[in-house]
Amino acid sequence: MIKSAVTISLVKEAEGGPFVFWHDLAAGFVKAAELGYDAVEVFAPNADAIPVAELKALTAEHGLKVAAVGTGGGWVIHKWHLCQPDAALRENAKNFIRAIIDAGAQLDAPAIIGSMQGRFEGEVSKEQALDWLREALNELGEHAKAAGVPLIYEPLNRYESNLLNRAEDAVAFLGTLETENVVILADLFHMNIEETTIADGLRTYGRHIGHVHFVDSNRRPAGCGHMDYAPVAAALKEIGYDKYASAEAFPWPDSDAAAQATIDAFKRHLA
Ligand code: LER
Ligand code: MN
Repeated sequence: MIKSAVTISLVKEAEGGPFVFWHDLAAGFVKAAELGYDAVEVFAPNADAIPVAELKALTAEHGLKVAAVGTGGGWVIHKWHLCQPDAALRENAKNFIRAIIDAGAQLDAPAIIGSMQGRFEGEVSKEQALDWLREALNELGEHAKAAGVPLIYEPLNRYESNLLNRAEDAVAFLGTLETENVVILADLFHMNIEETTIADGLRTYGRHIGHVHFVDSNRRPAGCGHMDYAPVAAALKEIGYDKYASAEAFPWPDSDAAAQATIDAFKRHLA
């Protein structure tokens, strides 16, 4: 059975971004529980800002899980990523992600590498960037394995990364990794831009999918754009997907309405 989750961002610098709840974990948990979500996904500025004890208390109090933790703060705040030409900056990016993997693992929550993958540009060739990404995912994937969680890699659309935009390319790349602990985040917004059909992209990912960002074509909550969810739901069912569908959407028209719209769409299409 697919489980529902909703995002809570604690990152001031990410304001305006696609997260449903903002800046208040306790309030986000109350709303998520009220609406019947299974979990929350937490986006924090860094590992130290993931309050593990408080999150354990909140999950116990509300009967919710932490579905995943984001690592994009390293990019949004520090402009670090895994394919920068400067080795010291790549190392900063890896250390930043490693610490978030460790914090998340204490909550059984895998970390997501999205914007921290970076891009190739200037003196860095695509081949070089993919080599660095491979090296980082191998290392961080094994680190996550030792901590007891998978590592989630998120292909992004062409406007956010020029590395791996499509399912076909991402699956081929996964096949070149040594670690088997890296799973894919299928973000329906990115897939809507890049795939011929989202459903076929999901089938191409198949068993590799470990997390879904459940959102509409325009980054508004599911049901507030032009995405056709019937074939998406059918493909997820066909591949036996049983992990989280997490609302990574603009708080449109406001946080509460976005959370309500997403859980309604979740019940209609995925529950
Ligand atoms: C941003 O577009 C996004 O999808 C995030 O999950 C990546 O960090
Ligand atoms: Mn996403």
